[in-house]
Amino acid sequence: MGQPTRDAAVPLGQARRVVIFTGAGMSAESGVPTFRDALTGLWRRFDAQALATPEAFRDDPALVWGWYEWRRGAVQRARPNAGHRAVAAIEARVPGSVLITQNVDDLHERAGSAAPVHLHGSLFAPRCSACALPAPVPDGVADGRRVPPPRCGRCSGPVRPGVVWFGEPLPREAIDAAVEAASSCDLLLTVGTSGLVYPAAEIPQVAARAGATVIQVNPDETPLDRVSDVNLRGPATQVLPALVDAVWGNGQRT
Ligand code: BV8
Ligand code: ZN
Repeated sequence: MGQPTRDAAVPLGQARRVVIFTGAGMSAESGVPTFRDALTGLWRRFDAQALATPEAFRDDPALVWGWYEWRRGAVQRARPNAGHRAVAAIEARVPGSVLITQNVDDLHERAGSAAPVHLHGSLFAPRCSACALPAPVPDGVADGRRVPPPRCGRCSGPVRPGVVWFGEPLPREAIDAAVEAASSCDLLLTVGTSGLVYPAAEIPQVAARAGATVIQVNPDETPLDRVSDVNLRGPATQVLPALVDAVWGNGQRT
């Protein structure tokens, strides 16, 4: 076990209230492209940040709905990875832990995390763009083309993805729960996020300002390096299981 893992294992083993904060890098090794990855297929000439907006949906609902349906299909074909399972293992061993994710996939849930706080919504919670009535998740998945959005059963408005677009406020209860958890934790573990998107990127800084130990897991440097006490440079599927093993053993040891 390397020194950084030891430097992270000691505070994690002592922490009573742990926040785990994850970004798209958490799902990268499950084959789910991150926002940094260039878009492919029909959307290759678009920038994700331009498509993930209310304006893009208003201007071309079929293009945007088709993109989210294609992403939902990719997530349904993907499987949780060892990093997701290590996060669930930490939650199981630290009763006072809270998982906060920026991801809109359901891989944390499928790995056993009971109630992640989804700061940016979910691919599995579509709703009417006009009256906000929840809409059913379509069965079958799109194959990468334009798909006209379904119509609301109540007002026949176009159904939209249940995600937070750029320029939209985060769900009040999600951001309040995240700030509350980060303000009162002993340790925050940030995994697989570039720390570029606000206000989500504030969460590790809230924990650092409150005196918590901040541990970062990311193969690359990010703006969160400067608020992290320990930087574990590597992919989540290797670093997180090694960290769990360093603190609690991997179950093989008595
Ligand atoms: C709001 C859902 C106001 C949609 C997402 C100028 C300056 C500062 C801020 C702004 C600005 N101009 C505009 C803003 C605000 C804007 C913002 O922050 N823009 C940024 C780009 C500058 N924010 C907003 O608009 C937010 N809303 O501010 O509203 C408001 C208030 C009241 C009333 C009205 C309005 C809303 C932001 C939410 C956007 N929605 N997702 C969808 O998914 O389609 S954000 C989306 O991008 C993700 O959720 C994630 O949060 C973010 C970043 O995506 P990625 O880069 O892919 O992922 P990540 O950052 O996690 O990076 C991948 C990382 O993983 C990398 O570091 C990589 O090294 C690492 N990695 C790779 N492989 C691995 C790995 N790590 C571990 N293991 C590996 N194997
Ligand atoms: Zn409606």
